[in-house]
Formats: sequence, structure tokens, C-alpha cells
Amino acid sequence: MNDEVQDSRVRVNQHGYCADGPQRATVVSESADALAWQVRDGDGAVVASGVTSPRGVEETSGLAVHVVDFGPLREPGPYTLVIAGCRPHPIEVRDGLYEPLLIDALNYFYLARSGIEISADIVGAEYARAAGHVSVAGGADVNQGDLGVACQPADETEALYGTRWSADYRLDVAGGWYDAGDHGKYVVNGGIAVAQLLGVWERALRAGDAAVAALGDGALRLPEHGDGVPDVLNEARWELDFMMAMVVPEGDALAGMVHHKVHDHGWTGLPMLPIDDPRPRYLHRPSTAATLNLAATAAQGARLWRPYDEPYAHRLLAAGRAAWLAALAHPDLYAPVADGANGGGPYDDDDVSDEFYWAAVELFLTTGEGAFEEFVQTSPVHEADSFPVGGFRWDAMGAIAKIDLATVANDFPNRALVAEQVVAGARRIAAVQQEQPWGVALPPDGFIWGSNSQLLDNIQVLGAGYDLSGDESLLAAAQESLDYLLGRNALGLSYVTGYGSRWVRNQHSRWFAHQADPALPHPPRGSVAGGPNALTDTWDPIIRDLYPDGECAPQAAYVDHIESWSTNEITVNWNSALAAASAFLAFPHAPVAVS
Ligand code: 9MR
Repeated sequence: MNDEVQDSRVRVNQHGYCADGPQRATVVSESADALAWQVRDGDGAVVASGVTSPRGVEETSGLAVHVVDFGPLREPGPYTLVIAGCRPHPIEVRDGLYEPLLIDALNYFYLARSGIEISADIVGAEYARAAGHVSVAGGADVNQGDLGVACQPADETEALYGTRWSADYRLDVAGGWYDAGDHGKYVVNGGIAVAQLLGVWERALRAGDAAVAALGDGALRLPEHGDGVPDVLNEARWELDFMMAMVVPEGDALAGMVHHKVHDHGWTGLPMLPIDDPRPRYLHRPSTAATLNLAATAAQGARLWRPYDEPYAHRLLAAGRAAWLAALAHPDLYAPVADGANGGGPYDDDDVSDEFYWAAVELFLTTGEGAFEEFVQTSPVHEADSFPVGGFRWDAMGAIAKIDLATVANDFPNRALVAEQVVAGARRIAAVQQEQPWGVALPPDGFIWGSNSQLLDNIQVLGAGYDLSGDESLLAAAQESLDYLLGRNALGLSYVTGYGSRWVRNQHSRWFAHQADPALPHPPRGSVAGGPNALTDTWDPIIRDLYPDGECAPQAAYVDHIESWSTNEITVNWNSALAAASAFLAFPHAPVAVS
């Protein structure tokens, strides 16, 4: 199936098309004239026909393309798209396209867990592995565990921060998710991923019984079954507990702040199971951004956990409030880009106005307290545009804050204006999407590190815009954008493992490292790759060797090679974006009433 020979000029959504959504393909052709096309059903009967729309050379791909608008095919089933001069190409119209994608996207997270055995009974022998990072640092085991992690020594931090920072305590920070293909654990990026997982559940509560049932206790592959708690909440808790463990203890000058990250001292090579990691690990300096990530997600978690575990909800809210106060006391402790060269990524961010806004919004939504409302009203982020057409990201959380403020039931006085901002942002993104012959909701300069997640985050905005307005064109833009991710793109690849007919499978990972060690598995079904990255200054040696002079069309700046960490990594905030996007597409719902 995966190696099936197809006409490489015809680019389609390989996973399938929705019966009631846009149905378009892109064909690579130099012809200045329109090409005739036909769709045949399973019996060979012609059920639709027309001509292509020539679009000339498209700048992100460098390819001359035509668009084929072959819909509407309302009957599910296999079809064949026949375009003049091309071999017949299979297409499929299917019901229930997105729910499996949602579930697989969420199942990724148990497999990314640190500090717990990944059980064969749950995931099968291929993906089972020993718990990672659970022995004590300096102990006899090779694995420098996270049970007692020291702060980075001051001799090293001066070069990073321009000031000597360290502390004498050690923290038990076992647990949480590995961020990506490395063994690092990052509060900032964990925060957006938790927010998107919690958001999937919070939205399901509005979307109705089918959405709730799809995500309930027993829905995912994880150990916490039979407790009556929706699995997606249990998965988010795994990271929330880690984030709460990253808090600086009482007595220290930065007490209450949250360490930015914990990761190896020095990079390890591939492959390497978490249990085999031989490097020492350090707590890196606390940051305002990490502290606000805890404040926001703990506050959101508190309101969602309340029906299931009141004491835990109480603990979360207390942690959220404490983090908020700590961030106010240390409002400008930034994680520098310099702290991203030695065994872990930087997740640098020197503008935390959006994280403050996000935390205030979540605390307001959970408590209804006037002080948080006041902070939101007077924040510069409140009136600013939080919906760039290139997508929001882990360092720009105003979008998620406004989506929540607009969609979660609350008494915020200007809630309708916030909803208008979300809808306007979604319409701007949809306008970009409609210009694109690949159907992708990204602007031409949008092919940056993790571009697929930028697209998926844009789909979340389109979804929120639809949820608030019922504007069908926003739903259509979201549906068509998935075409790009699932094969209708310059490389003709599906960027989600296991989905479509030509899917990527060698994402950068130390343990889903089949390409480096055939005894290890590929990334699991439902893993989304970072995707084309046209920022040549961030390229890794693999992609650089392919294009030594840096000349390559943005969409082509990708390679399915395990060492291409700048184009082909897997990361929690990318799979959480896939979950958020597919949750919307699986369960669109009637407009939210906002007064
Ligand atoms: O996703 C991150 C991207 O937005 C940044 O541009 C990039 C460089 O700082 O880092 C990405 O995150 C990586 C992190 O730094 C280390 N773990 C893997 C992450 C995904 O590649």
C-alpha cells in the first residue's frame, strides 16, 4: 500500500475526502491550457468531469500547477481521478475520516511519557520500553535519572545568562513527556501541549455526546483505565504533575518560579532508549514563561478535573495561583537562545506579555475573580492581533487565550468582542488558504521549523472561528488544509505516519529509531512530522547536504531522514496541534452563543 506506484504528478489527500467538504486535487503540469479530467466510480462509470484551472508556477513549490475541483462526490467509496496526460489516480470519499486521526494523535502521548514503563499489554511488544530517567543522578545505573536532579552549575550558567545562577537543591522531576526526539523535558512546550489536550476535552463538552464518548475513560491506550476519568485528562495530568514538580522550593530567592527545562548535559546520538541515556541532567534556570505556562494550564486543569477529583483540582488551582504570583514578582526572567546548544533546545522567549495574558484568562475562567478580569482588560495583548496568518506557537499564546475566553462559558464583559477577534483572525487565515493551489492555510513565508504544526494551529483557529460563527467557509478551509498535510503537497507525501498511501516514517527520534536500528519501531501511527523548513540558517547537515547552496523551494525543504532534526522531528506540541485540529474536524458543532 505504502509503496504503491501512483502518478507522481497528481497530488491528493491520500487519506480521503469528506462527503460534504471541499474535494480538490493539485496536478503538476506545465500546460498553459486547462486539462480535461474525469472521476470514475468503482464500476468505471464516469460520475463527474470538467477541466482543471491552470495556476502557473506556484512560489512555495516552484512547480507549475493546476487545481482540479472534482466535487461534490457525496457517495462514499473508491474513485479514480483521470486527468488528461496522467495515469489514473485513486481517490476516496469516506465517512469518519478524522476520529481515528484524533485518537492516534492522542495515543502518541503515552509513548512519549518519561518515568513510567511503557507496557506491552497496552501498546504491544513493538512499542514497549522500560521506564526512562528514574534512577538517581550519580547512582550506579547508567541512566542519570530525574528523581534528584541538580541545578546547572554556576560556572556554566554565567556564559548563558550573563550572571551566575545556580542553587543547592535537587528536585524529583521524574515523569512528564519527552518533548521530542531528544530526552529533554520542557515546561514551556509542555504547556502548549497540555493546553491543547485540555482544550480538546473542554471543547468536547460543548460538542456533544459523540465527542465526549470518543474521549472518555477507555478511549486511549494508557494505563489509567477504569477510574471514570476521561483518558485525555489523565494524559494531560501526566505532564501537569511534572510541571508542578519543576517549581523552585521554599527558601530559595526564586521560590515559586518554575524551571524552564530539564535535559541532558551534551547531546546524545541516535538511537538511544531513554533508559540508556548516560548523560548527567540539570535543572535549567527558572523562567517567567515557564512559570506562566504552569499558571495557565494548572488553572485550566483545575476546572476540568473538578468533577472527577476535587482534591486534585484544588491542588492545581493552588499551584496556578502560586505560579501567577511568582511570575508577577519576577516578570522578566527570560530563557535565552544561548541556552539551546548543549543537549537541549532553547525555547527562548523574551516577550511574555502573551503568557501573562493567557494565565490571567485561564485563572479568570476558573475563578471568575475580578483581579484577573482586570488584568485581561488592561493587557496590551487584549486589543492586539493574536492571530498571525502564519499560525500561533508555543511562544505566542494569545491565540489560545482568546479562543478560550470566547468559547468557554463565562461572564467576561466584552466577550463578544473577543469572539469577533477570533472569527476575524480565522477569516484572514481562510483568505490565505483560498489563494493556495495546494489548499494549505499557510502564507508563502510560513514554511518555518515545525511548519506542519503552524498549519495545524491555524486549523484550530479556523475551527474556533467556525464554532463561534457557524461560517461554513471556515469549516471548509480547515477541511481542505488537511489535504496538504495528507498528501496534496509539493512532495506528494502524507506527513502523518500511517495515514494515506505515501507517509513519512523516519522522524527524528532516539527511540522510534527504526532507520538507525531495525530492532526499534518507527514512530507510531498518528505521528506528525515537523515538515518543510525553509529557514536555511536552522538547517541540519542532512538537509544542508541535499541543497548545499541553500536553493530549494520552501515546500521541498524536507526530508524523511531520521537525522534531519530541523525538518523531520516529532514533538508533543505538534501532535497536540494535530489532536486539536482533528478534534474540531471530527466534531464540528453548532455556534457557541456569546452575548
Ligand atoms: O519547535 C521549536 C521551534 O519552534 C524552534 O524554532 C526550534 C529552534 O529553537 O526548536 C523547536 O523545538 C525543538 C526544541 O528546541 C528541542 N526539542 C525538539 C524540538 C522540535 O524540533
